[in-house]
Amino acid sequence: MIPRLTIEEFVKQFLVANNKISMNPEIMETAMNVIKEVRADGDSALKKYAQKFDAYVPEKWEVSEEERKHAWNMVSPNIIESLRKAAANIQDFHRKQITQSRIMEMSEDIISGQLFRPIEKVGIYVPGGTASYPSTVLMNAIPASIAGVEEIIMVTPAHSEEGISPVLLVAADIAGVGKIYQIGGIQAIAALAYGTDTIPKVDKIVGPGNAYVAAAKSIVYGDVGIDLIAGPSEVAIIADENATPAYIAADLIAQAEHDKNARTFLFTTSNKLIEEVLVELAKQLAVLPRKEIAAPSLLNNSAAVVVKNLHLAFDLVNQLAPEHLEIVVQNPLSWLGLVKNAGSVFLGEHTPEAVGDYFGGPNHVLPTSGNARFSSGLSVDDFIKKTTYLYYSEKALGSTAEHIISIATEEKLAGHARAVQIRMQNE
Ligand code: HSO
Ligand code: ZN
Repeated sequence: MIPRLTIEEFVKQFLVANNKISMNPEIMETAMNVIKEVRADGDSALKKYAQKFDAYVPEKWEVSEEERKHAWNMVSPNIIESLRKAAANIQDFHRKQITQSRIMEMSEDIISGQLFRPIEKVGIYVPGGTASYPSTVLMNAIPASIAGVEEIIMVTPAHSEEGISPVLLVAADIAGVGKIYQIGGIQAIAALAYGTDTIPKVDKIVGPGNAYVAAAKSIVYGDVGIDLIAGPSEVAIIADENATPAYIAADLIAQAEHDKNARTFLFTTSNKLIEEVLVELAKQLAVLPRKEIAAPSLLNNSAAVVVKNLHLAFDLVNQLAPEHLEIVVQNPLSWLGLVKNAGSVFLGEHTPEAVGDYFGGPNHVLPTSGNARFSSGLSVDDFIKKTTYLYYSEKALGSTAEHIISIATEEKLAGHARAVQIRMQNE
């Protein structure tokens, strides 16, 4: 059950402790070796490692058009409708993130600006197994598609002849995914980063994965772009005495059921609320299918903390920089201005994080482990490159030459100075 901590204990355990997402050296070494082999041997290395890690090698890597069409018959119309509605909300929200190329200066003698261009090819990694979520397909592919990415390629492991879960294939169609390959793990990341005979090389890889996938992404970074390396999922809830204990407990559990390492936090001005939340947690956990996962997360990686006032709660949350923040107090919007560090915020009693996980519009790929101090959730911007440009007329160069030459000379870069001087001599 969620431990009650004093502020000092919370600070010591969760703020002072180094929570950097550190890579396990053995996993890094494994990833390094597999990547090397895929680079050298291409498809044959993919087969070898699919056999070794997934114990299954599909007859062909690419999912055919017929298989994708057939998937639509395997998924219930209700789910299709829900996914379509969610996709429409996510599209609306992300469409408003589009920014246009812009001109910074435009005169007769000087023109400057930025060209915004989509990344051409993007690979989306979708985990297999129990963490295989259609919502994640939507959250990764929709912003890419809105940014104008030409080729969105999806990879996800198959573990048997049954292939990839049909609902993932349907979500991929709804979100605008191009080709889909049934391959996962380190070998999939290596294939996307360097290309093989069958799997195309991409310019950026996004999407969550296990520790091996995270290690592989960190190794290939530089040869290819990556999104963020996500740690265990987190929620922090700030609640006042008016909050409904059953709702708070349900939201803590919703996060805890993701992973034994998921972290959940409750900051409240009310001792009574904590008492009642504890009772509710016990009740709700007892009937939770994933209680074997949620219970250890609540017990080992979570805390309930009483604070004197809500300002203090916001101060602690800003230091924690959680992935998700729920503000469950009277007039929640009036507190939004106090948020400095958080991946995504959910306001009021009727906005559980689950609304955002699936449906509301904002992205659910968010910075964890305090990374919200310096980074943001996935957005259209992650799929856009910004190229600057500059035009100087002869007159503009003439009137600024002395300053450029002076800085070049200070930096002892005579060639740079000459590139300007040489043009002055022609006058
Ligand atoms: N809460 C997760 C996203 C998710 N939840 C997917 C359900 N499915 C990390 O933000
Ligand atoms: Zn979730």
